[in-house]
Amino acid sequence: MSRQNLKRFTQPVGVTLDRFIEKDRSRYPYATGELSQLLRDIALAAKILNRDINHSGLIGIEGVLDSENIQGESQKMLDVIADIRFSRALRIGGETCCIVSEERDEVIYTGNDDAKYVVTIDPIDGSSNVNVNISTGTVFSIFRRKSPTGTTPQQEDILQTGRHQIVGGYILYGSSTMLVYTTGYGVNGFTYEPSLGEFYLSHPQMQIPENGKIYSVNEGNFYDFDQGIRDYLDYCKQQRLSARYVGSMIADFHRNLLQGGIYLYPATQQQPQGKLRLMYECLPLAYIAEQAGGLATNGTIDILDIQPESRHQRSPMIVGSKKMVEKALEIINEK
Ligand code: P6P
Repeated sequence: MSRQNLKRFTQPVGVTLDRFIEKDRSRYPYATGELSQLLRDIALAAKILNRDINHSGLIGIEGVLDSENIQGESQKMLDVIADIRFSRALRIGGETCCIVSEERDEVIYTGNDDAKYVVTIDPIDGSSNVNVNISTGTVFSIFRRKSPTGTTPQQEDILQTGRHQIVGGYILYGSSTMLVYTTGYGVNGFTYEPSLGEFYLSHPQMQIPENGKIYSVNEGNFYDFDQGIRDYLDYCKQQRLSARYVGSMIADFHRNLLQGGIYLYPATQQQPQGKLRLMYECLPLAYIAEQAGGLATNGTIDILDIQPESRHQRSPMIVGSKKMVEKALEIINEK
């Protein structure tokens, strides 16, 4: 074989997450590597959870426990496993002073009081989808603490608006496993290569199309929505848009990010603040959406401008392509 023919065996594999993080670090003149390490901690936990999810049916972790989470829902084994995986990785990594997890009523104090960062996280959103082999995801935000390092983290460190996020990100456990995040300089997607145990840059500088033909909402709640939302959904049908609703927010969001579209989880009569959690579901996706050229609103103001009042508070959310969200707001608020 000639040297020339070797080319197909020596193609570069791509930019690893580690190398990308290090290159990205140069944007932060005073960065001393803690944020880079924190992102690595999250990526490590994601690799381990990905392994658990990929053969969950074989290792018997698809059941429910006799405990309940803060929403009063029975906790699924995978919810608790994911929570343990991420909180342990963040605690041992040493860069997180406290964690707000959907699976824990109380704040998790890691004991790393010298650490600069706070993490809010939904360790696995829609875990019941795993039992039926549907994509699911982890969603997280990273904030810089406001109280002095070396002290016990305070409420002010946690209840920050989305505009104060340092990082917004998610891991999608789908047909491939991807890590997508922003640090405020665009949105980048990394695809996991299990044979090498590495995330590789596969979707640099992601931009959401400013318009789209897909709307994602649980139409089963139609008669529980406010009239404005119903009017917008009627508009979507009149426009012959495609209804795509996986029942897994990260899957719907990710498809809309790539193809254009809008995802709505509005308030209903039963849930006047909607179902989604502001601090660790709405904020990360809103940050990514805005960084990718899209919009995210609660129907009145930008998600990123909401001042949180409690760490598990819910918020209605409409997120996606700029022109689609603008049209939704026009119709919803014309009444
Ligand atoms: P519903 C999963 O529980 C989740 O938080 C999102 O991932 C998903 O879009 C939504 O709730 C589904 O909720 O009420 O439509 O079944």
